[in-house]
Amino acid sequence: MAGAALAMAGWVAPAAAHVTLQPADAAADSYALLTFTVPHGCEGNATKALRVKLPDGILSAKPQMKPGWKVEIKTRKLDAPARGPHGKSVAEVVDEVEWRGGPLPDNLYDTFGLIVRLPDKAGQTLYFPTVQECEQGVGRWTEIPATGQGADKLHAPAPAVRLKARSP
Ligand SMILES: [Cu+2]
Repeated sequence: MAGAALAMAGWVAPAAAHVTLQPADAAADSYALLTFTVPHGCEGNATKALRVKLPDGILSAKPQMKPGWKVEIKTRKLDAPARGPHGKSVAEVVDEVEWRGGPLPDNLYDTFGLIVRLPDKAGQTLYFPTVQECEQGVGRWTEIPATGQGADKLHAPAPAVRLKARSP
């Protein structure tokens, strides 16, 4: 019954239940709420940190505040200022976001949100290499498929979002 209810609600179990990103696709050149789902720990060990590397082209990013987790935001300077949302000039962008705390036991799941401004690159897929630190062990969801290769062929695929054309 629960499976059917989830299916009806349009929730599809992430392939192999690794750290994944929803939605799978989002409109280019727009704001989006990206949700990273952590469905398990490392070989049964609880998760104590999640570190997400942001791809090029994201000119603004805001991570979710999560009770019990400390958020650290690392930035990097752009080689040349870019024209950001509302025509603002952007010289520094978020490079990496880390949530540390919990811990999140292996028998529970949790989600970590990130509001971003997606670049005007319809048709491209953006990858967010993610490191899951556990009380023992680490999960490196950082593999990016080669051109023409399916992400389902990878052992530890990086969470990704496909950019689609913005509807007029
Ligand atoms: Cu998994």
